[in-house]
Amino acid sequence: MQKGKGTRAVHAGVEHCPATGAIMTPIYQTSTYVQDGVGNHKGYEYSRTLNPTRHALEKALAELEGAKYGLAFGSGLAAMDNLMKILKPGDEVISTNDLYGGSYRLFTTVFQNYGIVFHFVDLSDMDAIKSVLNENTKIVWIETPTNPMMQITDIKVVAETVSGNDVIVCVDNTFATPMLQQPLSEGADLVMHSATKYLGGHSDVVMGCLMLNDDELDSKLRTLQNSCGGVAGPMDSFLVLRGIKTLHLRMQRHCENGRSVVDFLNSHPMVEKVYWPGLPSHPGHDVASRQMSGFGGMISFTIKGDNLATANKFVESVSLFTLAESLGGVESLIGHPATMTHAAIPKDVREKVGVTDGLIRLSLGVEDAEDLIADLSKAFDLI
Ligand code: P1T
Repeated sequence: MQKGKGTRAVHAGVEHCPATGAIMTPIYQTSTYVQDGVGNHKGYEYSRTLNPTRHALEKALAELEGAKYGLAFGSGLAAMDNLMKILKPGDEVISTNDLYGGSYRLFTTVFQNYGIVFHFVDLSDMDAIKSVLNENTKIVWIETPTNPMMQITDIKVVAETVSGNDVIVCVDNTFATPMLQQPLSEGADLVMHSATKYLGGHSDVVMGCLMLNDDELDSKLRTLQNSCGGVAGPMDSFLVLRGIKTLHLRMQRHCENGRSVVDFLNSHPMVEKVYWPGLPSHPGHDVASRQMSGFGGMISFTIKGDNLATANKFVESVSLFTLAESLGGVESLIGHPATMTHAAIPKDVREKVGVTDGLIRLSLGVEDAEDLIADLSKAFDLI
């Protein structure tokens, strides 16, 4: 029987050091390994290929997502880059029309130049998917909830829609984490994370990962990982191994804080619109209620008037929240997607999905909800 998610978070990938009994996986800060004779080694030859700390993390990541394989990279985008390199010119990707700005930039300014064709569509509309699906389609790229509009995609329905077309269904599970959403059990073939966010959880590491079950695809990805070299280092691997031990506890608190702050924002007279899948009025609420076991701690909202000047004044008026890129750490962050995380997306493209100049994004940390609300309340008074 598979153990509970919390138990897996604490124990996944842990093998006590056989030499010393150290309970924590050591940081094997080494580039290479002694060989007793030609081809006679202990499974590790060179740290780009494999390193024991990264190896422990890769096993832990796989276990968390209920996957057979895990691969860790130097950033979320490096993980995506590795995946996209399985494609060849003429291949096509169907992607969500709202996604992290850096993912959009990777697709449109890097891989488009290599002859890969990208279609950005509303993934809740199966007709939209069918209208671009063809024999060249190789990947469907789902981000759910999306960054920053919190759109929800029904993974199972998309997987069923493209089944039989030899398409790899990939889910960027960064916002939900394996604690709230298990894409592989919904029919996805591959899960990706920016481990920089909730998996690391402490804003002290940049990392990405891929988790999957297919032997052949894993072998391709591992060959690319070794050939291209964008691997996670041992120190960073240790930090994420440590981070995921408390992932279940942190996600529980992020979700609780999400609910409390949304209730506050929803009842504030200066707030125009709140985007959070836990709201019954959210268009993806029913799917999220089935597909996720919690709604998370990411919230986007607009202030009445929805303009840059007011948004700017607001983000400068908070003091407990920190104005910064990134998300998923123990401390609460506030961001302005249009000029920060999503600045790489042309204004007309981002505005179509709601990333307006007035949109504000919150990453709720694990502080006390009353303090977070007091900080936001003060900022509303100041603007
Ligand atoms: O930053 P990096 O570890 O390379 O991960 C990229 C990435 C991929 N997918 C999602 C959903 C993300 O949110 C990110 C990174 N996002 C931010 C830095 C941000 O502030 O939104």
